[in-house]
Amino acid sequence: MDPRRYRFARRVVTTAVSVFLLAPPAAVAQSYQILHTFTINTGDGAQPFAALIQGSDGKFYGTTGNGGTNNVGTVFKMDAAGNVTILHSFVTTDGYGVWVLANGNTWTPLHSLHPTTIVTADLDSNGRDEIVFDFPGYGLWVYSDSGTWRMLNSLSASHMAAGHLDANAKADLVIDFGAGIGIWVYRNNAIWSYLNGFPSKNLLLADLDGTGKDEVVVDFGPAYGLWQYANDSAWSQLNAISPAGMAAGRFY
Ligand SMILES: [Ca+2]
Ligand SMILES: [Ca+2]
Repeated sequence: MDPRRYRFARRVVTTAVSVFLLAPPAAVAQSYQILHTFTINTGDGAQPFAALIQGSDGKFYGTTGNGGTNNVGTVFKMDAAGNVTILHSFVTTDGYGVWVLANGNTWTPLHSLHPTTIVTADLDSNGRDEIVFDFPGYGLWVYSDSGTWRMLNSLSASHMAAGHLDANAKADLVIDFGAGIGIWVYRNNAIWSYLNGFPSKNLLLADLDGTGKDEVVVDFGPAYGLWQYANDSAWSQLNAISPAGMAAGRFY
């Protein structure tokens, strides 16, 4: 056996035992104290879901998924009393942005912002897809096959899918804008229409019955289950259970 590996193993065991011995007896009552409540404003972070790391300076370091100057998250440090200092407010241009892998061999940068959702659809039915992006803070944008950008809507989507609701060759988008606004259809690259007021947990488009028109399959969550809007005409329940995830394809 490699002696270096042996020393490493022994150290791990020793550390594990130390942690065990230092753990308080189970019977001791535990109490908690709120050190800091994050508020979603420009001076603070929000949604600190990741675990904290204690630095060699004794301070605790962490990240938030939201809040900060640009409302796209922060890096912060916190002292033992719960005083939080924001070290960095993320900007949407942090990182690498959107890239296209063209024809399997060429990487090209497309945009420096970070979209939360991307779908492709041939909105103008010329045989080449458009790309629809949801850029948080900037709304929905279409990158056309001719290389131009246009804003589709100033709002962001909670869920979005593309397909063909009707017999028109131009693709349709189904977009859930969330509670209070509901699910909308952007039809044939031209017309917005309201589809449903209940917020979705997930949605997709698939031609379940082979009519050539996609069904809109919507997971409305545990209270309502899984529904379809079939052939651009009627709603019916597919299952009372809300699935953890879903996808469509041709298996049979
Ligand atoms: Ca196109
Ligand atoms: Ca159908």
